[in-house]
Amino acid sequence: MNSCLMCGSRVSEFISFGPMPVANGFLTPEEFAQERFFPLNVGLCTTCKMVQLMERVDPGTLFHEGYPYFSSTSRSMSDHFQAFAGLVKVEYMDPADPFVVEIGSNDGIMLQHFAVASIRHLGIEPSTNVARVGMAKGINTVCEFFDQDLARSILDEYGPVDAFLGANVMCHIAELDSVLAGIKLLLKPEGVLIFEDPYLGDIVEKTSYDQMYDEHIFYFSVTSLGHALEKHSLELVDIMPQKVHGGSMRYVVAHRGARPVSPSVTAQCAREDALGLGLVETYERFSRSVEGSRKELMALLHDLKGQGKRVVGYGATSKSTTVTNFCGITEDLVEFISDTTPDKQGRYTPGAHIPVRPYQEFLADYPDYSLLFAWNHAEEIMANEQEFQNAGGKWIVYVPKVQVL
Ligand code: DWN
Ligand code: SAH
Repeated sequence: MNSCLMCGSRVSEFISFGPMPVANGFLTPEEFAQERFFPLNVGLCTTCKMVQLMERVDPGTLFHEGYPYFSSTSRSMSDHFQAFAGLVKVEYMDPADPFVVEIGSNDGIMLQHFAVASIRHLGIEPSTNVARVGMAKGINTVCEFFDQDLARSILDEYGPVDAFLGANVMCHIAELDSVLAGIKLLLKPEGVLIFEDPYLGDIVEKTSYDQMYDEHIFYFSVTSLGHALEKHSLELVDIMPQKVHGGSMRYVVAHRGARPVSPSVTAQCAREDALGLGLVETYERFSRSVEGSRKELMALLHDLKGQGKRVVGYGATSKSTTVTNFCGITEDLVEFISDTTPDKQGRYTPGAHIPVRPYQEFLADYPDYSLLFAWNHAEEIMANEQEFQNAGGKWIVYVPKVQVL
């Protein structure tokens, strides 16, 4: 029996993607033989409603000196974090002695806005290669995994925090209890934790099953997070839906009773009840939609191959590892995947071993179709690729449904 990471009750598995490689484990042919696979199964805790991975990969295998995701590769994400930082500066900093901490600060996409304003800040980023990019921008960074022990030493060295930030990182940490205990310790009496992650409601509604991979341990709802925070005398005081990463939720958390609770929190819990986010049947339906999506995508790719069309992937995302391995997409269907990240180029995708090539190769010889693995950046990418479209190029997307655009 699997016990819930948050409340210890039974977790009911609703989907199994089969054996999966490390989602960001881009590799060379010499490494193919040693590639390791892990079961990727997801379940719902019917008690506290937390959706979570059934088995997990050790964090050191995922986040290390060769982590290939650099946050600042997307223009729209840079704009998003500039606005996020702006809001925090205006609404949540104590002007007398401001101090902001961010976990998963990556290449400094958010904290750079505090650093340039000479606001006291600290990034916590265990992947040293991406952390170094942030440090070169003048961001004070600790290269460690955040937990309760690190919180104690931060408190001793720097004092308490006005705003503790996290984007796409809280859902990555199995020891969420230790993280929340550490944040509880660090926050000033009026301090806030503000974080955002892909939202479970969007994942279910859009069948975006590719958000499920080794790094994403939790798939939060407002309801399940509310339960997780209660144990630590923390409280959700506001929520703000975000368009990024296919639909995210930003959560504002404070010490219990310290700030008024926005009516949007209870309203969203009621919406989640109406959507059935706490019910096993909802996920059984989701699982059937995922199977349908796989069949449609594979039928389309085989059809295009039969017609002799060239298909190239766009964006070697972490999410694409789930899609290619679950669906069985290999180089015979998708010639290569174009990506702007130098650390991914020249390597092969995890498990499916599709070559990752520099973006210039996409530009130099447009394919007939481009399979948009970075569908969460569709607006930005499609605006940039007018020429591809003018040349007759077509997009294949699979979220929220398989479509040619
Ligand atoms: O949660 C996570 C999010 C924030 O980032 C992490 N666990 C890992 C990562 O997930 P992802 O790899 O699915 O993220 P993206 O942002 O969808 O990845 C986009 C990929 O596409 C990058 O490799 C960069 C590339 N790209 C490109 O080649 N051309 C992106 C854009 C916008 C482009 O124009
Ligand atoms: N915040 C960035 C990066 C998200 S990727 C963005 O939204 O684009 C997740 C990041 O969290 C990685 O850089 C990873 O190294 C970091 N991370 C993973 N576990 C962590 C932990 N326990 N403490 C701090 N950072 C962590």
